[in-house]
Amino acid sequence: MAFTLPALPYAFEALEPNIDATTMQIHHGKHHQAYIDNLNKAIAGTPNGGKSLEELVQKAGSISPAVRNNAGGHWNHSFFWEILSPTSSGAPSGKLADDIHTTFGSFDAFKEKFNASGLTRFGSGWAWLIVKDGKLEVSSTPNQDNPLMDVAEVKGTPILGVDVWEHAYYLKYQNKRADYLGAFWKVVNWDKVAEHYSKAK
Ligand code: MN3
Repeated sequence: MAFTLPALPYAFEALEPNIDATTMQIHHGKHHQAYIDNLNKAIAGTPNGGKSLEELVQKAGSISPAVRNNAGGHWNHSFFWEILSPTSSGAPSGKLADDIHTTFGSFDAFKEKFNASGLTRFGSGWAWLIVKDGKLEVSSTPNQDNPLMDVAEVKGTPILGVDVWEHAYYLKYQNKRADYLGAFWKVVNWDKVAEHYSKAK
């Protein structure tokens, strides 16, 4: 069974002005689709053809560079669309908010650490909030790697992530990755992040 592109849970323009419609269209319809097409090509007719996306991601490092890049790309983007929302509450609440406060000192201190993780990722990659051994931690990965992968430097279960590839922000923000990260916080779906958190715990 070939992998297919999941529909966005909102309209392309829904995240304006924080993330523009053209970027969303190209990012979802071209970039994400390309990871899926290349993943399908890489596994067609091989023993990996019947495996789940999660299984491919977890073993990515031992399968092939094509599967690592494209299963990672498919997983990461599917995850990313879901943790964005046009009706963000702006901040976490409940247990997640409490644990962010306990772990990082404050919500602002957490955001600063997460932004730094995205800003210092040289070239292309992702910044993550993960659950590792039951605890919250900020990390980042290069390219389309993610913390579920066997090759990840810091392994854990992602509950929030941001794409810091230039294709995620260049049309609107050009080289200003920090401005894009600032806007990202206005469109985080904290209900979805809390759902990931309770499952990961
Ligand atoms: Mn991307």
